[in-house]
Amino acid sequence: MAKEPLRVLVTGAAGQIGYALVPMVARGAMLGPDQPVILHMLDIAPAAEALNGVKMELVDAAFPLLKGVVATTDVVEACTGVNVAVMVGGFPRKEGMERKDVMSKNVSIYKSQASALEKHAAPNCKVLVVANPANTNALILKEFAPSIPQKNITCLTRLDHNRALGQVSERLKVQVADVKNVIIWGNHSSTQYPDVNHASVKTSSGAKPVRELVANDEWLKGEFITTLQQRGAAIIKARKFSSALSAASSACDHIRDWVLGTPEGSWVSMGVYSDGSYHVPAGLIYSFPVTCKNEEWSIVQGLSIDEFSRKKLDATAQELSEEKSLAYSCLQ
Ligand code: NAX
Repeated sequence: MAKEPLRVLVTGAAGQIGYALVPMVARGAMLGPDQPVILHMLDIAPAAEALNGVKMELVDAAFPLLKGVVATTDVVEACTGVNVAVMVGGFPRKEGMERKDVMSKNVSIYKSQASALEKHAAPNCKVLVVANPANTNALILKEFAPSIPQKNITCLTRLDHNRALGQVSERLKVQVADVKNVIIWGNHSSTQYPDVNHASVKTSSGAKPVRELVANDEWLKGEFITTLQQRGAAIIKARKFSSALSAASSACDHIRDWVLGTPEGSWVSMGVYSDGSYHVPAGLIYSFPVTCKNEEWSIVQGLSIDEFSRKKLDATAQELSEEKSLAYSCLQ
């Protein structure tokens, strides 16, 4: 029997990532090739005409899995009955703006969208925040949607995770699908810590540690990390726009693995509510290695953390604590 359609909200749907993301959702890249979907697209009034254009294109593309499209500037209509919410809309940092001003705008957006989701989304709605500052926007959303289980509110660091897989595969000239178990720790920002200490590559003679195959700690502790931390800026420099297709594709990966599960023996990186694992302060949305089963993520436990890594995990936690304080100061 055909499955009932699931409702997927994409906020900021008239923007760049939105434009790349909605056709992927409509093709089944997020929830699977046999899962019909109804897309809910939200944007703000100045983007209403562009949003309507995206809706027209979705109709024109005649996606068999797409059972309906709601395109609206009304947050209540957008949130009503949604099973998955991908929060891409936000206030971008403009030249000359103070961090606090950008934070303040996003805090007020995420506070009001949290209330709308809490009141109108389907029970057990899964939330993925993409818009920056992604971890802290997700934290604000969690605070103002107390009846949504905290395990249902996450942020995107899968793009950074996928970028790390890509860099290892380029360096070793191996297939990206054969690389697994990199980790992104912490904030989706330039303090994130991409860690390959537990990563491996599938070879004809079994799995081999990435560290052993690369055999160049200087590169792994230096250029590899900075390349990933600065990758977003490098894309902006090259394209004059920020990452869009890779962000959209990674958002699909994030939800797909969360809902359908991670393969046995593999983990992925997700920004999730910290429970104090790995001595990361509880109460931050922090990127950890997770496995997913039965639509729930669990932080991978028991990985060894060397001294170099410890410092990096702490530095990105420190930045997140500061962001949290700044966000709370905007609420007063
Ligand atoms: P765009 O500026 O192209 O699109 C943003 C859209 O959001 C616009 O259409 C805007 O009208 C809409 N919007 C603004 N306020 C809104 C509100 N209150 N409700 C609904 N919609 C609203 O940006 P784009 O390149 O699509 O990037 C979107 C966000 O993703 C940015 O915050 C960006 O920094 C962030 N990113 C996060 C990444 C991650 O890995 N977590 C990577 C890519 C990207 O940088």
